Amino acid sequence: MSVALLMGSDSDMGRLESCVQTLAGLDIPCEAHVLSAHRTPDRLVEYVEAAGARGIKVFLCAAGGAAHLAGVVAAHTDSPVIGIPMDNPPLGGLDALLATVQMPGGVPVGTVGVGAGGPVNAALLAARILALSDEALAAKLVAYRESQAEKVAAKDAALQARLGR
Ligand code: RP5
Repeated sequence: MSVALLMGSDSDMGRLESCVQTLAGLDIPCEAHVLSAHRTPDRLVEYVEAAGARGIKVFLCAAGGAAHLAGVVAAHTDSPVIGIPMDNPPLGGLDALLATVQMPGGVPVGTVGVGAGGPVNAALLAARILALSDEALAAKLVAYRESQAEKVAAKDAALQARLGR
């Protein structure tokens, strides 16, 4: 079982490192590719149609601007598709958010937020989908959530100490 992380351009990759790291931290195999709904439409469809046979269960699709990548992938698969809108200038990602989230009925794309949280949440959402049929992964997600809570508690303790309370 693995995840495909697709991006419309190599210029997106820097902001997707957190997605790759989050998947790696949960031991989820991930293959990443630059594939564009506009620049490589035939190659994209060939990839999506062949991916299931290789064990790809969830598609994560990051694109900016007129972001049609996730929608086109969702049109060619019955697997879950999660869109990651990239926050590019000049519109700061609102363009990509609307293009990704406003899918017509019948072609679902789950869309995460614009900005730093989006790529991480896309990875975690994919993990939660895979964990429905993977108890070991479900346990790792419990540990992830507990670890996150511990980190916040430690930050609060540090803040209280700095404030002398
Ligand atoms: C989108 O266009 C890509 O996902 C990227 O966010 C944006 C700009 O691409 P480049 O011009 O940097 O290749 O399709």
